[in-house]
Amino acid sequence: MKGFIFDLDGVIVSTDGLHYLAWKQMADKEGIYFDEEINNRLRGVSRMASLEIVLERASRQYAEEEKVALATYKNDVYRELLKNLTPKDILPGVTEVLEGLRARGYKLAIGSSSKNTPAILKYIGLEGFFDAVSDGNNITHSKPDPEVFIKAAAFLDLPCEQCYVVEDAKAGVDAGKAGGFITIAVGDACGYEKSDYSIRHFEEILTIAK
Ligand code: B16
Ligand code: MG
Repeated sequence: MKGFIFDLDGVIVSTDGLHYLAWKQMADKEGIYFDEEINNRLRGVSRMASLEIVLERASRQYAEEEKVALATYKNDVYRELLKNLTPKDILPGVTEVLEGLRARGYKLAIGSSSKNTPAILKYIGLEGFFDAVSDGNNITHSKPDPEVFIKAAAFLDLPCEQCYVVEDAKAGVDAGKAGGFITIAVGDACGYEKSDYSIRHFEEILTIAK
């Protein structure tokens, strides 16, 4: 194995609380019911697909232009909230694992559905750290489609079978398996039976990678 591809939200940094606040603000504005359980279904899902899930509770149909306006509204709120992120928001064990893997010669990449990946990496001080970044800006199919990870492996110049994918979303684990990667499930996806490994503590990655 030569590479590691990390999902961003829920793996490197937890932005789901910020996604929640932004979707909630949009839903309240429209008088649509929204709660944390619905927010959990948005993990790893693209912005427009997330909007469709939020609109399941709407009392009327929305035209395509209205949907774009709602997604833009949510993203503007979300981007304002992202400005509060700092390197202290990097999740426990992540820095040690990234440094440990790099010392062992692994190539490291990000594989995220988020179009806000460059801004998030900048705020948490990891801009320029990864050998490759594949994100919502370079894909046409969202997870569980493997495109984002296949592109990450290509950016690293490695075959998919030689890369691990680390994910917190079941849709992300499905994407990893569909692409032929070895998957490691963390956080919300921990215990997901389709994953090759499940870990409770991020540092366990250093045991798996040897
Ligand atoms: P954006 P990940 C995903 O990031 C989030 O988990 C998901 O909730 C979000 O809708 C998606 O990015 C798109 O984000 O609106 O910023 O483009 O987990 O794939 O790193
Ligand atoms: Mg995630």
